[in-house]
Amino acid sequence: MSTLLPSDAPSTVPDKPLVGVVMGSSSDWDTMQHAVQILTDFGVAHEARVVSAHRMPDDLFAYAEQAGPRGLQAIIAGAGGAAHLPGMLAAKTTLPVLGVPVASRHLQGVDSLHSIVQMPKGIPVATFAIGTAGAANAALFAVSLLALHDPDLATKLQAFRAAQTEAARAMTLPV
Ligand code: RP5
Repeated sequence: MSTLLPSDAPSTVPDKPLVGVVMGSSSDWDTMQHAVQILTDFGVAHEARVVSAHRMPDDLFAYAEQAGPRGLQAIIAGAGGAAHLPGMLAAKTTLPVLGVPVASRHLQGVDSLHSIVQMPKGIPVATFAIGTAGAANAALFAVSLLALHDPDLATKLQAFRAAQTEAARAMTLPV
């Protein structure tokens, strides 16, 4: 997988994570790896792990409670089906939680989307598109948040957008 970053983008990621990427199951990785790839490409320190809301509820609470003190600036949370992971994380931390609905087997992720987006008033979860586009965009949104206080990251984001624009302008059609 490649993104449209300039070739001099850093290839290493510093140790202390700024963004946590969590998911309800290893089966979500095919989707959530697209978030991790964006963060890697931008050189944003991150971590990725399984934190299941219904199979690891105590771990979920501990992760959310420790996220801020550990220095995380945002949490990207992906889950499918009755996708309560992002909402429960948001209930236990005031960090921004970016929710990614993972496509489910029977309802193709519409269930995941509704579960994540329909948070009651008072506990927000920023909700992205179902699937890989949502995962990538959640990571790009996290980059935008961090770029508010990181001029180098802001410059990379502008270069990413410019490269994307040039790629679109260079598109050709078969007619
Ligand atoms: C959710 O259940 C996970 O986020 C995953 O999308 C879904 C299915 O999990 P597995 O049965 O594949 O472990 O908790």
